[in-house]
Formats: sequence, structure tokens, C-alpha cells
Amino acid sequence: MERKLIKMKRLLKSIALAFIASVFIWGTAHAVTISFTDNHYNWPNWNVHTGDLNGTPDFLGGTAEVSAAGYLASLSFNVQAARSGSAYLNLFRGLSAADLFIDQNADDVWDYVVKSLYHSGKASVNYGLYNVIQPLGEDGPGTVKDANYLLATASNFRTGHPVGLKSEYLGLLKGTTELSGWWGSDAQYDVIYTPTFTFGENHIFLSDKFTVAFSVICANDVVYETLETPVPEPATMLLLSMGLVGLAGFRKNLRRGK
Ligand SMILES: [Ca+2]
Ligand SMILES: [Ca+2]
Ligand SMILES: [Ca+2]
Repeated sequence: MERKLIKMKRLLKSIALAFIASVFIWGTAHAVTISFTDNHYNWPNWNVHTGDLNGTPDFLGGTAEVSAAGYLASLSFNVQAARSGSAYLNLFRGLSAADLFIDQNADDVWDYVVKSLYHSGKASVNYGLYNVIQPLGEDGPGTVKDANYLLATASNFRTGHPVGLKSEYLGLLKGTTELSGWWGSDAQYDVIYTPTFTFGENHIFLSDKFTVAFSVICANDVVYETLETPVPEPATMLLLSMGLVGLAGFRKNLRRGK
């Protein structure tokens, strides 16, 4: 009787372990990471600067993580700290974030804005994620159509470039988004920092293409990239399932061999 109980316990334990393993593998196999580089100097039609950099920092690109169901899970940016010069390093240390813009179908109309403007320091902070209907802007700085944007204005900034959306043009609050990994006053030369937005249960569905834009408050370097959402691969899932079944069989054989 006692033996039976022990066997039963073992069986239950293996089932539980197998379940945890498959949930883990399932999730990992489904999520896809897309890498991107920094190819743009300005947003299209906002040609306010002729180079990628206006001092510090240097955005190098980043990664977008897309869930199995096609939702945006997280967005990371690779940010290179000043390479030399104590003045540049001090400027870098004091930099704060701009708003994050997301165009879920790459049709040049922003669909979401994360109000992260002025974020600085290392702590993870939750910010509002808002629905918006905001055209990218075709007429350039100063025109009525583009007056909805907050622009970088100081003379040593990328003057006239969007860094945020005025709050009166925000739509409904969709949820909160965490921004973590921002550098602080102890930032060092030549380190690549990776501030990351995580979207949690906010369901930002992505079309086959989507566009993201991000910068710092001075718009010294601007990220504006259109990414392609990977198509789910049934072949991968089939292989994974076959592998799991195979593993189960292997375990059985091991037991028999004992
Ligand atoms: Ca750059
Ligand atoms: Ca759109
Ligand atoms: Ca750039």
C-alpha cells in the first residue's frame, strides 16, 4: 500500500514537472525578438538636422519582443554613453527620456504614446500608455497640423524635432507601461545602456509592419524605425511537440531499463 502511494506521488511529481517545462518551452518558442539598428536622423518630413548625432547619446538600435499572439511585449533601446570628454559624460548623465511613439500598422498615424517624457534615473517607473490618433506630420515644424507635438527647443538641441505629444491630444488611457534600465548620475564612459519598456497586459496588437520612435528630451539622437513582425512558423511548433513526445518516450524506456 505504501509503495503504491510513493509511486503515485512520483507520477504526480513528473506530471507537474512536465507541465511546468512545456509551459516554459511553449512561451519561449512563441515569443520572437526583432533587432533593429538606428537608420534615421530625423522623423520623415522633420528634417531639422543633417547628422545622426548632435552631441550625446548615441542610439545604436534595439530589440522588440513580440508575443505568440502578435502583441508587443517589450521594447529595448541600446544607448551608447559618451565615449570621451567629461562635459559630454555629464550631459549624458543628466539626460531624460522623451515620449515613446508606436504606430502599430506603419501607416504614418501614431496609435499609442507612452508619456515617459522627463524620465531619468535608474528606478523602474510606470507610465501611462495612451491611445492616440496622431498623423506623423507632413508639413514640418511650425505648421498648424503639427502643432500637437512638443518640440525640442533649446538652441543646443535638435531644435524643432518632436519629443512628445501635448497632453490634450492624448486619447483614452490604455494602461500602464514600465520603463526600466535608465542610466543615472553614475553612468560611465562607453557603456551601452538598455532602457526597456515592458507592456505587460497592455495588448498592443502589431500588424505585419509597425513603427516605433523614441529619443531623449533634447532629441540629440532620434530613433525612428519600421519593423517587420515575424510570421509564426508552424514547423517550429511541430518540431517542439515531436521533441516533447520523444522525451516522454525516452523517460519511459529509462524506467523499463531499471
Ligand atoms: Ca545613432
Ligand atoms: Ca497607425
Ligand atoms: Ca538616429
